[in-house]
Amino acid sequence: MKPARRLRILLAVAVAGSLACATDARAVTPAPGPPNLVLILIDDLGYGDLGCYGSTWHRTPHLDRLAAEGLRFTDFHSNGAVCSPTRAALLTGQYPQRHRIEGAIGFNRTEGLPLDRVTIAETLAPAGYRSAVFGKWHVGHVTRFGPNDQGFHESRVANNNPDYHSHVSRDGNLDWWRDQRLADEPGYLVDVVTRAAVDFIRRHRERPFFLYVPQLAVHFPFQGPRDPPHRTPGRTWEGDSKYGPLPKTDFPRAYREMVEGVDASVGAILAALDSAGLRGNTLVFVTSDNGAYSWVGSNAPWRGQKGDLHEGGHRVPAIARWPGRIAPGRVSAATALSMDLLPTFASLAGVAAPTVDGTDLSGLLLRGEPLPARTVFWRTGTARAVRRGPWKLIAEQAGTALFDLAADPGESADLAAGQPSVVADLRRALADWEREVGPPPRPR
Ligand SMILES: [Ca+2]
Repeated sequence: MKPARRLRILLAVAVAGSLACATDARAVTPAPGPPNLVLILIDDLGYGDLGCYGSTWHRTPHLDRLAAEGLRFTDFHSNGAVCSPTRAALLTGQYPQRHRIEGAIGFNRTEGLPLDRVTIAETLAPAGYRSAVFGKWHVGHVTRFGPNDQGFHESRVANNNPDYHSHVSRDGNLDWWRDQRLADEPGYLVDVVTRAAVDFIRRHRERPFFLYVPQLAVHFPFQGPRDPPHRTPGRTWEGDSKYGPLPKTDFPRAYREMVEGVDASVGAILAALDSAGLRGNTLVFVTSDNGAYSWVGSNAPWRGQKGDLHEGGHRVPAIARWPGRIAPGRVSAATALSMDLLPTFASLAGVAAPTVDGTDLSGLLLRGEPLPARTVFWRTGTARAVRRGPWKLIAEQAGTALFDLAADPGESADLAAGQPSVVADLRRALADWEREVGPPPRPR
């Protein structure tokens, strides 16, 4: 293409982009002061589970609209391939390995995110933020590692993934807690969470807030809103029954109802922001804590599933919307992770972040600035992964594999044998990182 023609096209694109921004900015007048921050974390939602990420099976109009009104990431990653490590990273901005949280925390009361770690809620407090969490906590039992002791002013949470109707956990105990005290309340848990979030928004029109909504869905047990309760208190519900009361042939239908239930919840939260007049001064960020089980959800087009270090285990949907500040309809291929949210939120709120491993995404979100190049890491059990640009190294007991995600997004061709210097560089980076964060916890 001739330079003059390319320049004309670039100018046309720039003008169109600025007009789109101007139109959006006129439609919404951001209120002064720091923005409200709404973080919706969907549990076990796969990359290919939403309409705006290619699903033709699930109907997700509210999340699709959120993406159309904001920025959608295509290379966003959970820090863990299962629940707890991602949540620890998201809350602290640090690799979960620094907190010794690398697997899903079980039903004991001894493991958890130490209370001396600085969370998003604690980071935002000096700017006058009120913080609440409604949903699934899962970084330690609330009686010992609870949200109210980590800076949240209000909480209604489960420790783990109880029955959506009876609220009985796999260990046979009721698992719904308000401000760290057992306090069951009736309802399908997706709706219980939504009601609490909407009520919180209505009560906080006048001051900035951080609303963390870690939805329990779409994690098992697979139960739609009209499916029966399953568990009763007093016995354990491990084994096959952990997936719920339905025959396996019903899982896709129930899973679809759960995805669509979470989408409706997002719609209700957006509507509550609109009716409270907070649309223009609120960043809404939606993501997932790990990939889907591919036998019920979709990680398409990536290889692998929840628990894996292949992309399907940790490349997840991520959408950011802030009308008037984030230009609508953008798609970003920048590599970003759960641990980036704390420094991003701190920057937007105008407060100092604690020491973090994450990167502030605010320049990318608000002005389209590129992120600095970086090397990032995952570790779960004996498996490790390193990512630098297009290169991805997976080191497991079975051996080491190298993939070029730009040429081979499906991680099908191991290039390790032909790229010894890349392998050596990434192995060295991994060894340095492991020296810094410490060795993996001993298996229990
Ligand atoms: Ca999860």
